[in-house]
Parts: sequence; structure tokens; C-alpha cells
Amino acid sequence: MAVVDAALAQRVDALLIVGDLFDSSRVKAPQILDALEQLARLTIPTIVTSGNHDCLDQTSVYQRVPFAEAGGHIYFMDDPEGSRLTLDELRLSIWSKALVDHHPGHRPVEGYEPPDPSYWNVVLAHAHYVPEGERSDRSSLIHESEIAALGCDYLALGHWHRFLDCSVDGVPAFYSGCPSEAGGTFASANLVLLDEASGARVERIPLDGDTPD
Ligand SMILES: [Mn+2]
Repeated sequence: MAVVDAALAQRVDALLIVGDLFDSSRVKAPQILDALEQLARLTIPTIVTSGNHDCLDQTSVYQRVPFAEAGGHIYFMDDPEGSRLTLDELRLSIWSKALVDHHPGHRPVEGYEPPDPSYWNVVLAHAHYVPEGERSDRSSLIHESEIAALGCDYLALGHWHRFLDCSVDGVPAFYSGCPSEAGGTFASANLVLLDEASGARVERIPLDGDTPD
């Protein structure tokens, strides 16, 4: 898995996978095992939440994904009401709401509560971004004003298969892009640097030998 290669090469402190780790609930056992073998190459905290392709419904692929077998460093954020993971060693606090039903009523950051302000405050959202002044009848929306209201140190966005900067009012918010080439862009992941003085800085890292266009 190219993302794991990049995480090892960059010596990151944690890996965030913001939904759609698996393409569907019909993914076969060998692919599940392969994904777990890849994640087992890491020892850093690896935080996973569900997306619309791997949502937590009654037929969820996650019923067949024994994360524990890949290691205790994997944290699966599976609470549909939203939950918080606190990693004291990294002074990192992560909030995420698991996606169960991808529909217009699902709001990925509704119910968010800010954490202890002495921690890095990171939010994950598998969501369809809606800029200010626009409306959408799509599912799992996140509006620009909701991003601004989070006031977090970093919002990691998943769902769209491309890199995109959705930062607003001092809240850094980015889609990571996709680990395979898609939509005329190159495969990439986001390297997020959290600095006491300057806050979050995001660097786009090409994956799997892909070259930037
Ligand atoms: Mn998605």
C-alpha cells in the first residue's frame, strides 16, 4: 500500500485514513487480509473511520475486518454519534463520526465538541464539501461555515478523489486526494505538519512513483 510506504518514508507520527479504506462491503477476504498486512507494517497510531463505500451498516465490510490482528496501533473510530480519541504522547486529540448511512440527513461534523485546548485538535470528516453561498442535495454534506465553526487545528477531509484545500477562517481543511491516480490528477497523500508557532502546514506527497502533473 503506497500510503504505508509514504508514512514509513516520511517517518510520520500518525496516519489518518478518512473513510473508504475498502471499496465496498463485498470486498473479498484476501483483499481484507492484504490491507491488514499493510497496516501491520506500521507501529504509529493509525486512525481509521468509515466512508460511504465502507459504511457501518448491517452488511458492513468492517464486520469482517479484524483490526486487532494487525496490531494495537490501529484505532477504528466507529461511533456514529461521534467520538474522541486522545493520544497523550502526541498531545493529539482526534474527533470523528462514523458514517453509517450516506444520505442527505447525515452531517459528518454535527455534534462536534472541542477538546482540551492544550492538545492538537484534529477532526476527520468523510464529507461532500459545499462552498459558502452554494446549496447541494448530495449526501454527507459539510458546509464551509461548519468548517469555520470547528475552530480545530486541522480538518482531514475524505470522499473526493482529489487534493483540495477547503481551508477557511484559519481552519486548515484539506482533502487528501486518492492513493491511486484519478480524475486527471496524480496519486497523493497529505503530509500534515503541526507546528506550535505556525499551526498546520500541508504538503502534498506523490504516491507510488507517480509524478506531479
Ligand atoms: Mn466516499
